[in-house]
Formats: sequence, C-alpha cells, structure tokens
Amino acid sequence: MSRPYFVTTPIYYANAEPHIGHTYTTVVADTLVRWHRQRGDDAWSVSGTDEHGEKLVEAAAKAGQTPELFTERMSAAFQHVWAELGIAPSRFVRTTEPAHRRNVQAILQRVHAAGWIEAREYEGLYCVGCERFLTERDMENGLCRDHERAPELRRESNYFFLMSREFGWLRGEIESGRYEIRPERYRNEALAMLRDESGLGDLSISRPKSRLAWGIELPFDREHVCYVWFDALISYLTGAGFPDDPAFAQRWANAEHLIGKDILKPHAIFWPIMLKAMGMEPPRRLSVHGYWNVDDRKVSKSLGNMVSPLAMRERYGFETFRWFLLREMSYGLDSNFTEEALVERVNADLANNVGNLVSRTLNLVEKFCDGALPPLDASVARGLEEALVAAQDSIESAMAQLQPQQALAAIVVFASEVNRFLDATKPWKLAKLPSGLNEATKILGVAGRAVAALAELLAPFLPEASARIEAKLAAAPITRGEPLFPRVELRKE
Ligand code: ME8
Repeated sequence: MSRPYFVTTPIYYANAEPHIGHTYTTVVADTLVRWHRQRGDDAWSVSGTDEHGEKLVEAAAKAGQTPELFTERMSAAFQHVWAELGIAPSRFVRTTEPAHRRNVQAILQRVHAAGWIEAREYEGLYCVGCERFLTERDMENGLCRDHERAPELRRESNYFFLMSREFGWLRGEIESGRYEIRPERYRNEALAMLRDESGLGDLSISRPKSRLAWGIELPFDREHVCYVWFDALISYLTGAGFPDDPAFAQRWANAEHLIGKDILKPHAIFWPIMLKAMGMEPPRRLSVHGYWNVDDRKVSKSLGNMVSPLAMRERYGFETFRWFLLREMSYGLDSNFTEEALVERVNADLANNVGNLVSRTLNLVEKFCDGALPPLDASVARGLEEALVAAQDSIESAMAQLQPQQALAAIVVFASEVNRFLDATKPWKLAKLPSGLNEATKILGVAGRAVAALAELLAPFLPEASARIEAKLAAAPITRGEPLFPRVELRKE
C-alpha cells in the first residue's frame, strides 16, 4: 500500500511577482513531493494565490486595473513561473475560484450555526500590510514591525470568531505533538503566544462591504465579506479536495504545511482552532523556515532586491539556483543570498565535483569500453557500496528532519568519494598497461554504477540534471557529451 503524503506551500499574495522567498518554499515542497514519490508514496501538493483583501485592491488600483483582471494576471504569472521551472503542484488554488468560494461559505455557515461566531463593535489599530488589527507587540515606534508603516485607527462592527475558547486545548495539541510544529524554536514561539494571551484574543473575521467589497460574502450577513486570512487558510482544504474528493480524508490526515516564519501566528493559532470549529483534526505538521535576505538586506520591493527565479535561470540555469537555495539554507534559520556565494558554491559542488565526476566517468567509458557500461564487479564495488549506503542513510535522516541542506551535503560527500576512487585507481593509466585493460574495465563498471546511483540520489533535488545523467548512461554508445554543469561566472547586472 502506498502511503499518502500531502504538502502545501502558502498561497502567495497575488500582488507581486514570485521572488526568491516564494521560490524557496515552493522548491522545498516540490523536493518533498519528489522524495516521497521516489519512495512509492502517494504524494499530493497544493500551492496557489491569495487574491482577496485590501492589499490586493490597493495593488490593483496602483496598476490601474480592476481587482478581477489584476488578480487574474498576477495569478497567471505565478502559475507560469512554476511551470517554467518544472514545478507542478498537484492542485493550484485561486481564492477567487468558485470551488473555493463555495467551501469558504459552507464553512462559515457551519461554524456560525455551531455558535462560534459573534457580532461585536471593534476599535483598534489596523495594518493593511498585515490585513489585521495590530497588538502592542506587533508595533515599534508606532509602526507595524513587519511593514514599517503606520497603522490606522479603525472602528467597525465586526463578526468575531471565538477563538480564545480553545487556547487551552490548542496548547495541549502542540505540547503533545499531535499538532507538530518544527523546528523546536517555532513550537516554543507558538506556545509563548498561547501563554501570553494578551497578544491574542478572538479573531475578527469580517469586513464591512461598505469599505471592502473585494472578498467572499458572509453567507449569514451579505453586508460583510470574509477576512482574508480566514478565506486563505481554507484554500488548503480546497486544494486537498474538500469536501467530496474521495482522497480528501487520507490527504488531510497526512497534511504538512510549509511556511516562512512571517506567518506563524495564523498557521499555529488561528488555523487549528478554525478546524476544530469545523469538527476537523488539526494538520499533522507545520514546518517553518526562516527568511532569505539578499546582500544582507531584507527582501523588499523598494530595495528592488527581490531576486527573480527566471532571471536566475537566465544567468546561471535554474537547477543551479535551486541547488544553492536547498544547500545554503538551514531550514528554520535565516540565510543570506548573494550571487557571489551562489557562483562559488555551485562551482565547487556541481561543476568541480558532481559534474566533473559524471564527465570523467562517461569519457573513460567512451574511450576504454567502446561506450558500453561494463558489468558490475562486486569485489571492486565494495568500498563505494559502503559510501552509497552511508549517503542514503544521511539523506534519509536529513529529509525526515527536513534539513535538505544536509541531504545535499551527503550527496557532495558521495560524489567526492567516487572521485577519490577514480583518482586512486587511475583506470586511464591502467588501461594503457599491457594487461591492465581488464582491471580498468572493472573499475569503470563500478564508477558507472556509482554515477547511476548519484543520479537517483539527486532526483528529488535536481530532477532535470538527474534525468540528464540517466539519459547519458542509457545512451548507446555512451559518450562524454556536453558538461552537465558548466562552470558559472558572476553575471550580476
Ligand atoms: O503571507 N524568505 O503570502 P506572501 C523566505 N498570502 N521566504 C519568504 C520570503 C523571504 N524573504 N518572502 C516570502 C502570504 N517568503 C499569505 C499566505 S497562506 C494560507 C496565506 C515565502 O505572498 C514564505 O513561504 O506574503 C512566506 O511564508 C510566504 O512566502 C509569504 O508569502
């Protein structure tokens, strides 16, 4: 029986082009899906675009378009970029699509009928960037910490989701690991939020239509639209096939959300309680990563340092960029991106090590074995078999802990071992000795199998390069051909 696995990325705000941060989360999700599929698991993934709320209305107005056309265009841009990069989520959810709207309304209706929603007057400081009222702790010097803009004083009649009822229950779910939040520091952060409830409270889940018409109407009060976060989180259910896809329950029971640390609170606190109110289980797991900075500065539109994945593909090749993202960031911690570091890293790992191993092996097989991979000789293979098992074990445990950078480090170690094996045995010299060809052939049989194993190890991380290695090994005759990873040079503009 294949085991189900379900992973989500955030659904990204459709107000900007995809940048390095979105690309990272999406690449990790894609890697996890490929990793699970390679193991025979039944993996399903969801990504999408978050298209309602004031932020979108502001962005559309700035672009001189209606919210409908603007979000259509921006969502298409996200879908286009992922397709260009060879990343295909099983389901891409737009929060403006009818299936999603139906789910949000049905859920609001259900939760309202079950007594979880109450109308109240509310006054507070609202940040349009966050799309929520701020608490003291969200601000510094009167500005929103995240958006560095002044919040507005607002008084509204709002519907509240009575979230605070369940903080005690939620603490238990997180503490027991029933809702697993990793790495540890974010679990602690979520528990700290729950300990100090002054930063929480009930959740306003409506906006009067008189002020914001761009959203999903509350089914029990058509004068209000649904708060964008309440709407957005439900996209995970829509993406999993809620309510009537036969695979939905299986998927949901194995759900893992990948997010950046910026959106810990809605995922750690709002979401499990929303699910409880619907009579559903919390997700299995929330895996939180840190921020990418670029040239040691926060990624921001105003600094123009958003790092477009398509521009990186143009300059260095996409899998080169993908390798750097996966190899450089320790999942959970912040990382810094510079093109200088990318160039240095990929030349060391890919051009000089992995790529070089593939080239020299194919070249030797072409030269001394007439381009046909010799049979495997177990006695020669022994040392490398151990190295392969060690690499597989390291990758297995790295992926279980969601530390892709450690998995890639293990691949680099394995490629180095095979390179050292060739350096030590020197088949190119042996082959020229009067009786050495037989021994050289055995060595190349082993090196060829090691390269095939390397392609398999690489498959979830660099699918295109992996497929290219496999195609080269399957060719008759085998030839050295073009280098897999040519050295890259800094092409910063
Ligand atoms: O928050 N470093 O959408 P969003 C690392 N629509 N990751 C980053 C990043 C950075 N500098 N910048 C963005 C939203 N990300 C909501 C989500 S989900 C129900 C609704 C990634 O477009 C990271 O995954 O602002 C982060 O959590 C997400 O993009 C935020 O994307």
